[in-house]
Amino acid sequence: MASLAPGGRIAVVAAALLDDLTAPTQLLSAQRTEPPLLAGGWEIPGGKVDPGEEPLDALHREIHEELGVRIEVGDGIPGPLDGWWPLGERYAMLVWLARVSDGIPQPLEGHSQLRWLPEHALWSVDWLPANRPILAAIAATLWTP
Ligand code: 9L3
Ligand code: MG
Repeated sequence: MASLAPGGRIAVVAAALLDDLTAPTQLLSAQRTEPPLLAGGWEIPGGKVDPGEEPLDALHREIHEELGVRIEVGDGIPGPLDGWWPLGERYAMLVWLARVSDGIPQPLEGHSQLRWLPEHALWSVDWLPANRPILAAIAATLWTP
């Protein structure tokens, strides 16, 4: 079971994890292990909202399950579908900036590796197509002079 986003899409949440919320210089990318169609692609970590769960609670839960860390959440990065980012036809995702407040991220569940990307290397990984406009919006927010 899952929770619903606009247009009857399945609700997903994700964190753009930064080394610092005030003066960020690096962003965490994560390489997916599944499903086969998405495996090998890079994303910002997160996952589906459970029924009856608040999206922000889902964000903390997913990041702890996948990476083993606690986070401090910052601003949201609004997408074009009532603030949500479309992921293909079936899913839509809410995205927040965040910072690791406790622990060191490890690929515990759903990822084969993690990579901190400095601004100049933001496009050095093969981002999943649906994550690319999100990364562009994040970069514009964080790093446009
Ligand atoms: N998804 C795409 N980009 C992301 C995330 C966190 C998730 N940054 C897609 C992949 C799956 C769906 O959303 O199709 C649900 O994600 P998950 O629960 O498999 O991580
Ligand atoms: Mg996930």
